[in-house]
Amino acid sequence: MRPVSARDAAAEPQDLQLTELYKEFDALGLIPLWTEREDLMPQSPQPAAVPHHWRWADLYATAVKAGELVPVGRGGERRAISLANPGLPGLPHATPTLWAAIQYLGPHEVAPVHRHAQNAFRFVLEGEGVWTIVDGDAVAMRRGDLLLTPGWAWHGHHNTTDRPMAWLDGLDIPLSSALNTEFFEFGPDTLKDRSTPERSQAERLWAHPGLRPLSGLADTPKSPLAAYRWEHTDAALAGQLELEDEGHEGATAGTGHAAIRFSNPTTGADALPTIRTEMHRLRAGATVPATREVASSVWQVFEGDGAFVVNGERLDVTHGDLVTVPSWAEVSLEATGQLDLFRFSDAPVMEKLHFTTLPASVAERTTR
Ligand code: 1HN
Repeated sequence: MRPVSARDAAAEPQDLQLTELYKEFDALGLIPLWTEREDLMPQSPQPAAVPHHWRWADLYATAVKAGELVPVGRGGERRAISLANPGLPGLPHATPTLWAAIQYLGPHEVAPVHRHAQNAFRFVLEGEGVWTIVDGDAVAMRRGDLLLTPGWAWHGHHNTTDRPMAWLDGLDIPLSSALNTEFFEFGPDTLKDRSTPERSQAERLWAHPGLRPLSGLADTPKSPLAAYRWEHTDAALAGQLELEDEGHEGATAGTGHAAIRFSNPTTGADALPTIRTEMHRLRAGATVPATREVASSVWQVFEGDGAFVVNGERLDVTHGDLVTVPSWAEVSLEATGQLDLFRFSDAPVMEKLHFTTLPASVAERTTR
């Protein structure tokens, strides 16, 4: 046996033959495992992405300036400003798999029609008056709504009002880039359909709890429901807390924390195949104890004030603020007043790939 490890030898290749061997590896496009092993296979995830807090006040102010200086139209397609994780320099990525941005559409502006393989959603923090036309279906965007644009659906947006509107866009662009699954196509240069129905065709077919149209009995991997309205989300969260008040603690386990997942009504699975979307409501003073998971997440405060504690760092958040939580970061929540939080993550990808189950020995080592 050699007295030094292979890695030590690799770090200081003292003899000439070894130096020559390393040059040869390099010239042949080879890298020996013993110099890389600890980076390739750390004991637990070591994400480059970091926990980060973006304040809505800053995002909105820069979006307003972009609205004054940058036109929206064919080519650039969208006035969307990405949240660039400081741990992933030079990339417009919130996490290694997720893209998040604030999009701003001025009075009567139009974002042209296109489609892409990447899945997308919009979550509306405030405002109304924009319609997004998804595969020919005009979908109103209003406060608290989640709107879906599944991969390869045509979509364009138009603002019918004299006021600007801004919202959160989430996409699986970084995942799609890593897997080289990107496809993109321009639609017509002008958005012909300027209709403004209260309810989309998708909602008229699908937004009736527990009721499935007989024309829609085949399951589809992408949700046919284009809009999840705040009225329903709010009622679902309120219902869980009301039950808790009445002593039925099943839904919340008596924690003062109600939560729902937006789901595909044909399968019950996540609304988008690659992105989990959820809404959480914490009662004033409620806390969510520290957890960690391999999925990476982006949170947005919909209403209220509180704090995220991520890897021991306290982030005080308010209306509209966004927080990234990388893989395996320990996160706990505290609500000051009632706190409503929107969250999206790559959890469906992790589950489909079976990357979520930890070996028991690791679970023990990391449980506190
Ligand atoms: C996109 O199509 C939208 O349709 C938003 O609103 C953000 C970011 C990158 C590529 C395409 C949208 C996007 C995007």
